[in-house]
Amino acid sequence: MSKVPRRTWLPFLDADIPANCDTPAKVAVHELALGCAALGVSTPRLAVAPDLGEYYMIDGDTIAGGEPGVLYGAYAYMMAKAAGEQPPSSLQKPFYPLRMLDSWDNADGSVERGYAGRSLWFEGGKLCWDGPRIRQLGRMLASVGVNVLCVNNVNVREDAALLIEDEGLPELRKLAAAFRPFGVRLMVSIEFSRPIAHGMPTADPLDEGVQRFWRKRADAVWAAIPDFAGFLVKADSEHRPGPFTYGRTHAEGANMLARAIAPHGGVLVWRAFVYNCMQDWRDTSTDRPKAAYETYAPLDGQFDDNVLLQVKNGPFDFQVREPVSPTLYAMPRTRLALEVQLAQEYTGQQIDIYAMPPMWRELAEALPPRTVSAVAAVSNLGRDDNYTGHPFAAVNLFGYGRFAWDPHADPEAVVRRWARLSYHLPKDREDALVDLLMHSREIYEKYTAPLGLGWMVNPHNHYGPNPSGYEYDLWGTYHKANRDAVGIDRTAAGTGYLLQYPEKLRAQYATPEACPDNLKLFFHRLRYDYRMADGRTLIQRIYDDHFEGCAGAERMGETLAALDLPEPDRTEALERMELQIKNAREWRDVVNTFFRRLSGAEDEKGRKIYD
Ligand code: GCV
Repeated sequence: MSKVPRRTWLPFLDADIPANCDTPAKVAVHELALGCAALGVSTPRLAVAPDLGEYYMIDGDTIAGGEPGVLYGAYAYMMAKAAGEQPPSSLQKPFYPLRMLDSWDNADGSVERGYAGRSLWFEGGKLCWDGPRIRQLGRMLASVGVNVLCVNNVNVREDAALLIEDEGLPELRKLAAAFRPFGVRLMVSIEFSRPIAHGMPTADPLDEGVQRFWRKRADAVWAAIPDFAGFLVKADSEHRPGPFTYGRTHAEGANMLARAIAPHGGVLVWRAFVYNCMQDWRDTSTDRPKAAYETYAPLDGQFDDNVLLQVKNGPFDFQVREPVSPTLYAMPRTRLALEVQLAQEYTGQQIDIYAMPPMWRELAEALPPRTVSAVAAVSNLGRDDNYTGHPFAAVNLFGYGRFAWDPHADPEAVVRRWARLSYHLPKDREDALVDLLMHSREIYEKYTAPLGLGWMVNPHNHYGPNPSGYEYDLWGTYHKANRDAVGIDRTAAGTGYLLQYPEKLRAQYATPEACPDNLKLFFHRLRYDYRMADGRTLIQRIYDDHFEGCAGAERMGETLAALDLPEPDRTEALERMELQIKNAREWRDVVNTFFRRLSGAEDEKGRKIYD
């Protein structure tokens, strides 16, 4: 028998949703009856107006909207009441029509870069799941408006490829039915070379047999699941197959698939994560952050209308801090989706606390309005009781949904809303929790990778410090620290990466003086005796940041201990905090020792740095 699932930020919804609630409106009626009784507030009536789709409006005791709009409205009403705030009164519309969650779940039940246990819907090569847990997840996703779920890893392995084939479709159809009442449509990652597994001689996108193969597959998928959202593709990236094998462009590859699914209204999401992952570290003519722009900017205007080019937020790969990817500014005639990562691959692995809403706000401010038309987030979910490993990692799923609905929402208000719904702490403790979360990224950045220095992580698992771990490797991720200087010159005089930005943005990074401190070593190579604007030398700043970051983690530990969180969250969070502090001390000592050994520079404050 399944256990009662954890309720995360919806503790007032403490019963399962009956299986006969098979539409968003029926779920809304059930949820309002359950939640309003638990909260002791009046139950609004629903007015379903199909034309309104995802939109909703809360007017006194009526929630009007389409489907799933009324469900979104029901959750918005109850969450506002639970937080002691007023429900929104104007017509509510999502900013991004597609608000996607990309799971990197494998059919064997493992999760690539997963830090919250095994997959919630795969085991032993097949889809299989626990009904109440999936309904609770559906409820969580609908409560923040996520409307597409990609079921499997972009690195498609054998059994996952069967999802869209005759063997896999009946189970996929059942999973689609499980999520449908929550307004969540499914998507699947596909393997570009799949025709070859079916005995065809090629997967060339211009081959008519290949085109027929994909049309037939698409017909079968949409016959089984008429509201299926589309396919996601990682091609020619990290050894995945793709159109380059056949001398074709990524527009040709994407459009071939897009045309197969267009008659069904499907969207083809094509990832722009292409770079040379076999680089020789001696090769200075290649600079990895330039890769996506070089591949895709020349193709602007060549993608079909139902292609979404999905671009990671930065030009590298979800480091603690990166500038916004220049590809996002370079393709005005292409539908772009922004990809962020909730899974904390480089940001603490759901052991260290790292709340992302402030970071997404920075992104929203950096991107001109309507530059991107959809968002996707790599999921941080798994089979752990609390869904996200660290109970506080749930703030990132909650915050992502809010960001996708309204990218300009105040991140502190979002974090506070999550904290209040989840814990109902006395005001001073709620303030302390919100403050801890709001500063968590800054602290993590300081003890791991300040000043734009990425990639000093342990290779492969990406947790913990290893300053030279990726220095002589194949992945194009070098900082080139020597006894005098560190960082890469990416200006016109260096690798030229800076030139990929529109002219008016270049100025803000062009000189070390203009460049913000937090990206200085991303854009510039600087001597350790370089004077920062605050008068400190670069080397002193490196030492200070690591000491301050570690002290910040230790203070977070004290704050957390005093919060009096309810169990089991308290124990889970405190256990992880011990590991976080250990991690922060390791980062401080390893990175400071690394730079002191290289530079010979002493810490002006005489703190302990190892020989
Ligand atoms: C799914 C990085 C990660 C990989 C991931 C890849 C991607 O390289 O380490 O695990 O693969 O990004 O985004 O495709």
